Amino acid sequence: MNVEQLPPFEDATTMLDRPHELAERFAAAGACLFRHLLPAEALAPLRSAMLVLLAEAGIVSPSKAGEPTPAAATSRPEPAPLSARPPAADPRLLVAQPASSDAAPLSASQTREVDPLLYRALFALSPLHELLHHPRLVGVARALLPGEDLFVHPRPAVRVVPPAGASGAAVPTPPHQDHLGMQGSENALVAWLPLVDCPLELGPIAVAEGSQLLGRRPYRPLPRARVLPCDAGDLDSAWRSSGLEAGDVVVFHALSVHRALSNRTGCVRLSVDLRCQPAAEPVCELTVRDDPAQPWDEVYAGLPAGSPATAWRAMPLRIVPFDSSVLASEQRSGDEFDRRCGDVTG
Ligand SMILES: O=C(O)CCC(=O)C(=O)O
Repeated sequence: MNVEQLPPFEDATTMLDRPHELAERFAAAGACLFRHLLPAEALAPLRSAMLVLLAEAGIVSPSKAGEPTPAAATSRPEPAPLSARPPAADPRLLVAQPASSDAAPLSASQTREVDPLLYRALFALSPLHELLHHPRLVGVARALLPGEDLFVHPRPAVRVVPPAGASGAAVPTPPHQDHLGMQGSENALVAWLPLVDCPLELGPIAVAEGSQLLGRRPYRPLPRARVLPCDAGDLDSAWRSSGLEAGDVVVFHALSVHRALSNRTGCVRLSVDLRCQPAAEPVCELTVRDDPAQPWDEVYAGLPAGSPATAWRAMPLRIVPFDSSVLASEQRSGDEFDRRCGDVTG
């Protein structure tokens, strides 16, 4: 399979006016693309704030941090080029000094593991938590989960993905199912959205259509991996991906097998994945627990009182413990199995 030449997602935007058709389409495919769902001004505050932090860390060019203000942000954002200055700040981000290139080598696309301090700062950005509740995102979730009260997971993920060729860069996110690590409701939805235009060469998300119908898959545990790579050997013809623009959103089922394509540019990819589910269904404790390393009060300190981002703290949720027996029962190993999980070793 050449993952860089996949059939595109079907654009389901117009189906938002035809909820039955949309529901049928989503039930079959387990993934839908919504083009131009979010206006530029919905993304600009988060993108700008991220670029400031990334420039401070020496990851992107400081000039990129001077983004237009949200009100003035009318043009489409570009990917952020890697910094031309010597990478500074936290040495954990770096595996080698660039000899003569202007690319700052990064050690991984998995910011949370590689640089907890930077991830902590990114995660505490108020615009991130405000974005989760954007009416257009909530509208899509309501269309896909009709009749349900919604619980938007308060723990989105922020991705800062360097070029795959950068020295020490991690391989693209391998095929996996979010449900295995996320647990809780089996009807959770995931939304993946780039904060910059994300053509195929910048490594957008790819989803194996229909894979959610086949249930949980055996996976391969990898030390320190952020996701649990699963057996995708039967899914070669099911993969879909599309070049995306900032404002486009791919929504998929928590059991849909998905992966990222390789970032073949000289730029970092900035994206967010966020999740929601029917409020009445179980919520895994990991989704809501107060992390002592980053308490909710700290995360929400910059938000105005009454922000929709904090409303979940008063919701009567059915919180369930993480069930490690599920992981134990789906775990496999062996060379042949590893091969079917995809190339996750680079
Ligand atoms: O943005 C990516 O690289 C993929 C993220 C993803 O699929 C995940 O973390 O579950």
